[in-house]
Amino acid sequence: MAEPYYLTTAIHYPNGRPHIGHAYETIAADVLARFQRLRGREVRFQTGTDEHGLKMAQKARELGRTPRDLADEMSGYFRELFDKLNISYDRFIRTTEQDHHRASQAIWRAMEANGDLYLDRYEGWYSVRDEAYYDESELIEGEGGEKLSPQGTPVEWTVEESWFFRLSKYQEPLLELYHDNPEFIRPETRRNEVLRFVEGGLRDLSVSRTSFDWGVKVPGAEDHVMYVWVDALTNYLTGVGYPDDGDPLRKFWPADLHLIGKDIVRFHTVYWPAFLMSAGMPVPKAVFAHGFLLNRGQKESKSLGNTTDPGELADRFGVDPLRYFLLREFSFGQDGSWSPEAIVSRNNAELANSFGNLAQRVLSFIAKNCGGTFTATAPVLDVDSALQAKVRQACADELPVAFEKLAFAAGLEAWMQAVFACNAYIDEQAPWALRKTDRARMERVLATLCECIRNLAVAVSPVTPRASERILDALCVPADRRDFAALQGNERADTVRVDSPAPVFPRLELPAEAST
Ligand code: ME8
Repeated sequence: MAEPYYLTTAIHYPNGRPHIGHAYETIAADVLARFQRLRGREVRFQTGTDEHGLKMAQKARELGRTPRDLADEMSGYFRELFDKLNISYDRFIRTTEQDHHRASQAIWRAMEANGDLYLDRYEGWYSVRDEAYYDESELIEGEGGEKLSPQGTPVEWTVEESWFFRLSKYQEPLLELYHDNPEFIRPETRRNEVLRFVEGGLRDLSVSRTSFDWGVKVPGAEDHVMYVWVDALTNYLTGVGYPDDGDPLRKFWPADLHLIGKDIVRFHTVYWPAFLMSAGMPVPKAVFAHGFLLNRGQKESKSLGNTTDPGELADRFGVDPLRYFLLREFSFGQDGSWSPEAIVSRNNAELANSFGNLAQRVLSFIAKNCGGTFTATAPVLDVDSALQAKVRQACADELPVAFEKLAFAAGLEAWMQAVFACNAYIDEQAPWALRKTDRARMERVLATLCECIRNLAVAVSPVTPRASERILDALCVPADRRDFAALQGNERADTVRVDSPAPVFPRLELPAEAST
């Protein structure tokens, strides 16, 4: 039986169109989902939109629309984008869906039954943009002397009747959780931040609002809606059928990984496990916080006029080159700065000139000079087995080990080194010269290369699924030889068959205006 693997992204606020940060996170999660499937795991992969809360209500009011209408339109753009980016989600959840309201009310009742919810008055500094209250001590000063949240967003002194969650009760259990599971929060810097925060003491958390009604109603107190983060975090349980104690919940909970950005670590590693402990549910196995993407070193914003539509980037550069760039260029967990020039140069150097060129040179040579098929009979030389061993080590060992740790750039670096080794081998062995002098040796060289290309295409397929599929189709690789299990061992395929190879990674050019 395949081992289950439940993976989620954050759910995105559909108060505007998706930006490159949304694409980055979801592509990384998709790579991981595809990777785990190729490792033989039974994967459930969820993404979606976080549609409640004051931020949505205010944006809709500003536009003279209902929040539902705004959510319907914007959520549609997220879904369209993820389909374009070839995101293999099993569920795209919307928090306005019926089963999500049911799950949120169920977790609320479970926390209440455990004595962890009580009614009180709340006063504090509230940031609508972050949907969070802050302590006076956490605030920073803006340029005009005004108070701002630690994220630099405006805060307002707010007083309201509110339900509270006894977060303070969970300080010790949380510290124990972090202590017993050092991998629960990654990377290490984020873990240290959370440890410091929780060690500093936890205050009870305001978890309902009466000032607006766009949210999940509090059961038994219908003039309150839940604080948006209570319902948002619960999406991870909704997706596996909670509160029904059936197959998906039993099989996939606790989640293996919540993949999120660095700005929402506290919600996922403090509030969420505390809610779950209170509701008597197991906590997720791991939370990984990736870094932020900057546009030529700057945060994208409407006022700077540097916002990017990730769908347009995909149209301009291709889906697979964009996916490859995002995982190859930046160390996952750290911030990164992107530019069109960097996408083009990464694509041209590594995908077009190195891997694409290798595959195209070898496959079209076989199509032209061997009628598309042959069986190699000449002996395997040491150079052949050395190359094959190097490629196999990169594809079946180094890349998977790195990807398991979410060290995508390091895994792709090992893969790239194997591509370089193949290109060096092809130059040295010069099969085009052997065509006239030693056809049997030429066939052995080509068979060795085809096996290497199969390994390389399979290993990179979580990142470049369409291109890999086209290469594997051209190599006539059967469906059951396209996963990591099929890269084990020392087998060789002596019989090679190639069918209509075509270049899969074109060289990209920068339009004149972008290169100046
Ligand atoms: O935070 N680079 O939604 P969101 C990389 N609804 N990642 C970025 C980014 C950037 N420039 N900007 C944002 C929310 N992100 C909540 C989550 S989960 C139960 C609720 C990441 O639309 C961000 O860190 O503001 C988050 O993981 C995701 O995009 C959605 O952000």
